[in-house]
Amino acid sequence: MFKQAIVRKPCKNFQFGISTSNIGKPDYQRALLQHSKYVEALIKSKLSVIALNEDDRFPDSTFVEDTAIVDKEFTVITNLGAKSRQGEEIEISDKLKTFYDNVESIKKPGTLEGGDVMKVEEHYYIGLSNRTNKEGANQLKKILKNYGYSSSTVPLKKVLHLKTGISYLGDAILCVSGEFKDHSDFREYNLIEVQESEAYATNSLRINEYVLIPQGYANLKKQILNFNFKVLELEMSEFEKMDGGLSCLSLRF
Ligand code: CIR
Repeated sequence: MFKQAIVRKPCKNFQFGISTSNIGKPDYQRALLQHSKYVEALIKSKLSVIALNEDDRFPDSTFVEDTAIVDKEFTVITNLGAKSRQGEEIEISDKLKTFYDNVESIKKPGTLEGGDVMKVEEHYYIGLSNRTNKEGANQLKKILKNYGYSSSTVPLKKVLHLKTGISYLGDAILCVSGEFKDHSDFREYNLIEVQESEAYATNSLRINEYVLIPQGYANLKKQILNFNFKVLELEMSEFEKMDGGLSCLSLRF
């Protein structure tokens, strides 16, 4: 059961963040509205939400998931792989210190972003990406081992982050698209295969009794409903333009 979430409103410079999507410039007002609906969904999922002030120095700072790994007994502050994002973690770290006694961190030359880290029950999968290097992954593996968790690395081929292409819904169910549809590491799970035209929705998000999914992905919605999950649909168009999905917008613990 998750109890808390940390979010950060998109800042005025949101449109200047990193993007490879080629689907246009985000509308700031619409992004703010979508963000506030996202916060409402977190509250409906029984989370108490801490909203940090927007930070104009960091266009991508609304994607707080990348700045930390949060578990029950510890948190790990990351060293972001994207240069323009380095420093986003400082304020998050200050906030997390008020919740955690055990605050670890990834250190140079290691880089790691939270979007590359997926926990499945007691095991962590760590994507090796353009943002997360081997050194960063090894540092995280050591930390996880100290807290009793196993972990393994997953080299990524195309996706930005591991959780762009795979997400864990609980109950041994994974949503998978693209390179993860037929991946030896994940064959033993129940797989919900997301069709290519709906790949963005792979980053759906289980929070307590709900699964949050982006609006407009009818096929995936049907498949998730077939597993008897309660679904909350959210408009995510402005975040999609900046390569961000549902999980990226919060830290949940
Ligand atoms: C970036 O490229 O860093 C942001 N524009 C998007 C980050 C998305 N975060 C995530 O997948 N965890």
